Amino acid sequence: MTKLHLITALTALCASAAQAQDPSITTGAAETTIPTLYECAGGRPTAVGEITAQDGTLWTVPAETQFTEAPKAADLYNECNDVRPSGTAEVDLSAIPVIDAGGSEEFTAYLFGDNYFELYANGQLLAVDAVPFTPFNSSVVRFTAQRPVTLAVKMVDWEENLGLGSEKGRGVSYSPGDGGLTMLVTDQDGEAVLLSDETWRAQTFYTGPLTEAECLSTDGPLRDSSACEIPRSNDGSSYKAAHWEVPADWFTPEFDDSAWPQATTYDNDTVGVDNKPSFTNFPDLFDREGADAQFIWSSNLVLDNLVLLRRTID
Ligand SMILES: [Ca+2]
Ligand SMILES: [Ca+2]
Ligand SMILES: [Ca+2]
Ligand SMILES: [Ca+2]
Repeated sequence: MTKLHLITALTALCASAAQAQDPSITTGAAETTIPTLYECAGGRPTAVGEITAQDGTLWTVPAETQFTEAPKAADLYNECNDVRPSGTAEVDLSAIPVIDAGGSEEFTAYLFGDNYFELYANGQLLAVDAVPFTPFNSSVVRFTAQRPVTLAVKMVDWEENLGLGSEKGRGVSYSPGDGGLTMLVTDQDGEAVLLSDETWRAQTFYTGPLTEAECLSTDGPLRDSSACEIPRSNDGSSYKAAHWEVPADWFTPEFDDSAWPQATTYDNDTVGVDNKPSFTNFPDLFDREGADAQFIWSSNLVLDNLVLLRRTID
């Protein structure tokens, strides 16, 4: 290969690598494909849609999920199923089935997600959130696995205005909602072995609503929307959104997440959980003394709506 050929090849390689991080931009609302994914009295309408980007890519919003077919996580607290314990003492853990994810060490994961999670251990989908949008619920997943255990969580901040990352709220029709995940994993003795904190990796794959796409800074794996305004109005129909393709093997132990940013932590007040008994009834799990799981997300709690999170229990 000549020097010129080498430079040409390297330039093409760099361009494709950079392009791989370029967002795919959509404008306006998505078409509804599933009008009612889930229904619960008092919950927001829960739908799924599709939208084609300027580059021709077809995106599912708020995200592709396995809600319909996957096993649902057991309820810690779920109004939709009338499961409303006042505290952990009222939860019968022995009645919750243990999922075999290989190995014999037993773990219990407690999750409160805003709004929807899919939980993997060592590449196996264990369970999905029983309530995709609202009301806010919390879940418990018991499983066996062999260390190291790579946990991977798909988080979706669900939306009412499909493709526009927003919902009715704060007196307007297009109010961007926020996300967040608090998770504690204990061993068979109830001791904390892992909790949600800044040691996790977090990457966004859907960011919006945006008034313009130019505010996004996408340097390598960084997908930084901190310069973007957070629009709130009664007409968000022309807002834009940014999408990135989810790697097919993102949930496997082999996937290399070393380039993903570290998770950002948020406190309870920022996420706003003080009126949510599915969280506040369990301070010994979600705000445990000495093992206080934090809310984690990507760098933008409001605009990032599909966030993948990973962490390994050594
Ligand atoms: Ca939920
Ligand atoms: Ca959001
Ligand atoms: Ca939300
Ligand atoms: Ca906490």
